[in-house]
Amino acid sequence: MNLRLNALRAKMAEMNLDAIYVNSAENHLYMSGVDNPDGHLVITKEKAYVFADFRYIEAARADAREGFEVCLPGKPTLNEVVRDCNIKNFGYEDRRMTCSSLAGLKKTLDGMGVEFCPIGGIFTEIRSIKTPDEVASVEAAQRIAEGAFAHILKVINYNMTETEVAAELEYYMKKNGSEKPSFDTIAVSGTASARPHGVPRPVKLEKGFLTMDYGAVVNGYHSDMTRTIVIGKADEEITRLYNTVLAAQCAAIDAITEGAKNADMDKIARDLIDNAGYKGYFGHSLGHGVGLEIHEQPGVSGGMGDTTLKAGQIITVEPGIYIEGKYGCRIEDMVLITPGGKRNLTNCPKELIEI
Ligand SMILES: [Mn+2]
Repeated sequence: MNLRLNALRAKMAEMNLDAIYVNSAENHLYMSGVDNPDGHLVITKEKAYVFADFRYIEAARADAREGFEVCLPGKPTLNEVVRDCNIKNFGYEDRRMTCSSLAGLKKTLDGMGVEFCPIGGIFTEIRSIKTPDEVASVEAAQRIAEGAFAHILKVINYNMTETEVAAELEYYMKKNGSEKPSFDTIAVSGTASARPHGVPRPVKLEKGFLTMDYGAVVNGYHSDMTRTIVIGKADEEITRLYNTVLAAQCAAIDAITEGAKNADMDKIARDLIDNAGYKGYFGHSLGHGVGLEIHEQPGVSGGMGDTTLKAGQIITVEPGIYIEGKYGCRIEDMVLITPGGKRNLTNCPKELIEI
């Protein structure tokens, strides 16, 4: 039995869909087990097809999950599948499909009486709840990222550039089993640390904060962590700012539990930062889900209404304070929501480190 197919077909029934056309790499991998950015799936009420061209067909045959039939494109043709499976309502990934791909699909099936329906957040909803093997992959990626942090603390010196710090982190992760970086590694120092998603520069590390935000990928699953250290000695203001971010992060993590409101988690961290005199300097949300993509459902922000945390979700907790022209600091852990509680998946020191 393929539980993912069952879950998807239950959603398809709710939306009255006869089939779904899957083109995004993440949903393709999630459903079929096949990592093929150029392939597509057709999942009907009864059948499920993996279409892979010559470059990927051998891997597809090896990796396809139970319930999937692996085919070369055209064998059968999409028209044959639509006719044989009597597909009248075809769902497509409106959030992940280009306009031209959709136009091409409509052209291919022109005259067959097929209606095309956007599926919206079907996959993101299913994927937000992780199975134990998915959690294990995220944790494996996180262990590699933690190794990279220990490594950078050993090799970092005043002559290194931000680019070199990023390269060192990524090289360590790749050498230790990461498929690729989770996203473009952030390593920003001095005034550039005030940019939450700053790009590493080919300049020597500047005094003050050095923020490193990065992650590894294992089995397609991403990790995400941020650590901010101090280049040189931390003065009183830097220490106070750092400890405020840390206190906000710890307070939010303490409050996280199954059934807690996402928006409340954001508020706990934000109030603490505001009340310490940094109102307006925490300009992004508290966190986000992590999985096959670096940013997934659920969001952890003030705009989440009455949405509550569910067991099986993995979220980041990453408050920060950023003062343009001066510096910024962020601390980020990943937390798994468990039945009645939570487990911090990040195992990495958070006390202020001076280099
Ligand atoms: Mn993050």
